Amino acid sequence: MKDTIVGVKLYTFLSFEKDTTLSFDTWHRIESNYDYGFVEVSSDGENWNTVTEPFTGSSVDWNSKEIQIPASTTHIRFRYDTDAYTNGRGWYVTNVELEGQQLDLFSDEWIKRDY
Ligand SMILES: [Ca+2]
Repeated sequence: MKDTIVGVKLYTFLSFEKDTTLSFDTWHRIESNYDYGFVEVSSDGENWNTVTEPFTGSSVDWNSKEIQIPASTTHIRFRYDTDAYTNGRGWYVTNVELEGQQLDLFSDEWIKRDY
């Protein structure tokens, strides 16, 4: 199994009645095709689905992203998956908004496992 660090998680909202747009600014410089940033959603906090192509390699610049979040979603998280070897500067995410409403990100923990 791959060594993994599970990163920033965002547990923010209640259910909403229709698909909703998540927007955020992102920048990353991480090991290409070994380290990844994922945006994931859940409707129970246990089972997660990826809602965008994983981020890997270098973004070069900051980019703005918009992602459709399904109506049943109760949790969103940004998960950085890396290993014990080559690491870049990392993954940065800011200005996270849901339908234009700024969200407070909190990181409840960094979970380090499989070392
Ligand atoms: Ca790596």
